[in-house]
Amino acid sequence: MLDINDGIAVVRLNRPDALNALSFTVLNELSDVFDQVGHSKARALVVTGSGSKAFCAGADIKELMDRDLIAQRDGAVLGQATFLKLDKLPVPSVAVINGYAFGGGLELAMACTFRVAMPNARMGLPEIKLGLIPGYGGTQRLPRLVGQARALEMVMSGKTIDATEAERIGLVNRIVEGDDPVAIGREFASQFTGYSRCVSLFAKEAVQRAAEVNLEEGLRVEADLSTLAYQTADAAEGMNAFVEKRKPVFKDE
Ligand code: DAK
Repeated sequence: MLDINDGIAVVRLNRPDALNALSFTVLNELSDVFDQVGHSKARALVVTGSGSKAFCAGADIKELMDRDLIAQRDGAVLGQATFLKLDKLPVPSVAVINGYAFGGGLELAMACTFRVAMPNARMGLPEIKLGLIPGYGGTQRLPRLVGQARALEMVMSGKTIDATEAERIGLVNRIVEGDDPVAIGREFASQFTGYSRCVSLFAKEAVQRAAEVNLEEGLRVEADLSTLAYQTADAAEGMNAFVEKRKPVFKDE
């Protein structure tokens, strides 16, 4: 499921016959994989689905049936914790949505730092049609990405949106052309991998905190993290390189 090459980790869901549906086994595997990525030297992560039809069609509906409430709640906590691990990775992640991203599949994509959509992407949180609501973070991350009104519409109607609409409402960063989701993801991720790893992490952390705290608290976080960035050897190198009119050599320190 995990491949790390040229500093970029690639996770590819691999259940194409079930449209890459998230069984509990897959969720546990993802949890391990995100730990491995966090401890590796990878500078970015690409997440995508195998097969030509789906990024991920959501939680495995067949497996969700006939479970008692404690098991269901444990399942929700497992999915949430797994996706939080992805959200909080020290490196940026990009979901390449290559087909359907429904329910837990869209929740997985929303836990990535960035999302890009191939033209055949179709997205939605259709849980309401099953008599359910999202359980892996969708009700919390969708409004943070697209605003409450659009999130309520998607969650309460269960409607599907295409790549153009997803780009219009800011659910995906952009629509990407090409046949190979891994190559697309690597190219998108490569715009972030040439900088200081620790400074990039401060940048990610500062922007992500904006969605969680009030302005005053957020400004304090920014003052602290920008001062930490200033103290790195990479900041000295970056500023020296500018003055000396040369390319900086960052060492992640
Ligand atoms: N789960 C299990 N199997 C799935 C699946 C899914 N989510 N989606 C597709 N499959 C399987 C199909 O059953 C079929 O398998 P076979 O019948 O061939 O064995 C195979 O994948 C191909 O699917 P289709 O034949 O349906 O393919 P089509 O191209 O005709 O249709 C489709 C594609 C994506 C429109 C359709 O498959 C579809 O509507 N799939 C379901 C999408 C969906 O509703 N996703 C959201 C699932 S709910 C929780 C609370 C809530 C949740 C989780 C946890 N806790 C409290 C723990 C909810 C989370 C969800 O994600």
